[in-house]
Amino acid sequence: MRTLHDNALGLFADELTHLSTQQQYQAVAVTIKGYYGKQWAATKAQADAKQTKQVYYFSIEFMPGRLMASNLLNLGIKDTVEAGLRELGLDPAAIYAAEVDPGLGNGGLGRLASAFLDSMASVGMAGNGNGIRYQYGLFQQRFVDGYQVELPDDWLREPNMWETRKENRAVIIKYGGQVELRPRANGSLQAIYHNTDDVLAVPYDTPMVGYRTGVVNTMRLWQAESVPGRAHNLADKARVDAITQILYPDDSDSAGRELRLRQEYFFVSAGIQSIMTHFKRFHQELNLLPKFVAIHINDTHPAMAVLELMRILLDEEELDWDEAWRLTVATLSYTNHTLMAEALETWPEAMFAGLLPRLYQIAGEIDRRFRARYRQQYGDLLVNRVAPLGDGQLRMAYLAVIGSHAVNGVAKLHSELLKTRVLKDLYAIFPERFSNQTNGITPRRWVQLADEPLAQLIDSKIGQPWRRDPMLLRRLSQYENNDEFLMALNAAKLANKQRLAQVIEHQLGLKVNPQAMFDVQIKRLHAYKRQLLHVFGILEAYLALKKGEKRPPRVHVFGAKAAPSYQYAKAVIKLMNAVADMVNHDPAVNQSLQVAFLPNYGVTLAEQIVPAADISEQISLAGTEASGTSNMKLMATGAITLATLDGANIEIRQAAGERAMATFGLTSEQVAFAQQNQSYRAAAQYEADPTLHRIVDMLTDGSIPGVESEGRMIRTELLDYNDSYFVLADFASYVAASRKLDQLWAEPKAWAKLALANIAASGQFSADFTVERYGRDIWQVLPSQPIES
Ligand code: 26Y
Repeated sequence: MRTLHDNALGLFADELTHLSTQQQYQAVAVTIKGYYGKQWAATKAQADAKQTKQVYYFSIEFMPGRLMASNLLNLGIKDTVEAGLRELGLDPAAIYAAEVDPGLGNGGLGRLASAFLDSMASVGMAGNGNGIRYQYGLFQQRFVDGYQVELPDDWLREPNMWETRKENRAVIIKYGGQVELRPRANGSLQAIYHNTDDVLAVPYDTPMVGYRTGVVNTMRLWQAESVPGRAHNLADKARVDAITQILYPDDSDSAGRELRLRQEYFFVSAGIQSIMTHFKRFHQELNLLPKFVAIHINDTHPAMAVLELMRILLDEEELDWDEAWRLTVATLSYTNHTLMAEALETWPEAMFAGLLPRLYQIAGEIDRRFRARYRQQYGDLLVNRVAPLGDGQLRMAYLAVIGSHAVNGVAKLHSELLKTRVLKDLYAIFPERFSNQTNGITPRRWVQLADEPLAQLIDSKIGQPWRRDPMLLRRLSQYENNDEFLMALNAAKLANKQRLAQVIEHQLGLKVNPQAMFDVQIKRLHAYKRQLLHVFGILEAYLALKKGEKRPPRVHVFGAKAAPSYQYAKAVIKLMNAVADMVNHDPAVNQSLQVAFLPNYGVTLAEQIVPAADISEQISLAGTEASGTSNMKLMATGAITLATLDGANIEIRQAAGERAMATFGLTSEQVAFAQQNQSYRAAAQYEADPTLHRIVDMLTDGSIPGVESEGRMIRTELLDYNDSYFVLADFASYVAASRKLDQLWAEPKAWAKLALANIAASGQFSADFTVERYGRDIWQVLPSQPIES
């Protein structure tokens, strides 16, 4: 720990023990950088020397979570360093907690991107992240009087210890202006730009340390700055800074704003420019591009990569159209993350043409050629429906499919529904491009780091090899009838619940019973995810307890942020808090029923909640949730899933066994049928079921204090707008499935046996396997051997 002392002195001119915890954290971080610095350089040097194919994962969101403990774990020095810190009288947990959690994303898609970077490094793939260094991440959520209040997330207030500014790799991004096309001697056209608005993109690189591979990959995030030396007044500077100032806090609903368009072009153009510069250092022949480079488009936000790569190949590399197009399609691939048509991004042609005139010309030419090529065979109607330009819009999902050689969904059901619904017409034209790549999670963060009691129990039975190969968790099945093991599993869970109970008490001032069943729903607040159904379940239990029924004690734990402009979601948040208040303060029920809605859900809070869950609520309307990933994290730590047959829930059930999951609700076919035939009548459900009737009435009759207008809004959605997400239709079967879990809870060993079935089956959902499948099916890259350093 000599270097740690030196770093403390060097950074703060003081002894380690005199520093604040934040300063100690910084000194430890600098020390850790010393460990991986060499490996980071060696990874780059080896990739250049061997000319390994590079994957570039373009994503407008990344949610890496805190990195200190994870870097230590992956470097294989966590235990040693922690022991050293303790010897010095320092508390490792407190030091880890001094790190800010970069919330550079909204939810599932951003977290998936970060899991992929961790996994690529951990299987030895050359994978790079490309995104935006937002100055403010996703808002910090507070509750005031039960309402969501959003505060700015000033995450860079303390220095970010992991990033390295690479000023020498900055590139220029051009917006607006006019394009002049001048014929060249060889007949091709030269694009000359006039009056563009230029912005400097400066990269900040963060290491992505592989799990004991010696591989350290890079996440590159770009920051917008004024171009040095060009006269700028303050207003200009503010306009430039705005580009990377804030993360759009919307998920799923298309945010059609010009600033967002600027952001998308910003990181796409910067990324592609820097890829081309690197590629050309080693290759003169552009036709080798797809052999050495794969660029992945994470949802439609980076889809203009199709246009930008074409622009560079045509205008700067002077390739002819056909060659440029062939290389573009061969280099790019695209993942879709949504089934909701309204969530597919489109840009008004006029806005796009004004901001990106050259890209708009290229889009027009792609559109023209697409129509000419496929009109005969598929007919005008079909081609009109899916050409890049239509209804005065540039349709990014269609552009992404047309400009990529591979397109995938994120769970089996989702990928099927893409082919049969959302992207049906393009599937007809390009069937060979479509595949499924079921999502994954990193068990290192969610089990090894977040759930030490479980990880140690597993070690004690099957040794440590599962930490590298989670498929080995299957070996735990041999203990399914071993009482001692099952009780130990319950004890590990209890320890996690005690820890979460402390968090809840600290945050909410609520003492919860750690012996109760912890029933968890953690995800963005969205109508389709149906937190409302969960609330109705709580009200059902409340009414039953009020009537004197006995129920095993349950603590309902929520984490959920609503997009600031999403009024319905905010109404549900208010309702959740009001129900929590009512239930928690009612002595007639609060021995058996408690509700803890923790504010500011994010990666760090998830690390506290996930290991403490007994029940994992995955209750979206079937056919709406593309995959889900909290379902995977929660199963991996032994929660039993209460679920609809949606997204990856179906694959989880298949892996863990039907008995190990409580399923309910309409199937996606039944939902589609009811929607097509307009046969669903929410009001009829309300009239037919007295309990449901009572619960819906509680929204507006004053039974739940403080929700007058919110209750009315929700009731209107349910009864006047016919309950778009079939909450009333699924209510009875939801309650029945939940009651079955009550029965199971009465037999701790039977419960533990099903928890074990989930843990033992969770290995297949490691993102390590997911990225290996992408590598094989889409990117044509193989995981490599460990780096020699
Ligand atoms: C257009 C813009 C406003 C927008 C911004 C963020 C659109 C979508 C998003 C984020 C979407 C997202 O997080 N989707 C989730 O992706 C996860 C990873 O694949 C899935 O598990 C999850 O089902 C899906 O909702």
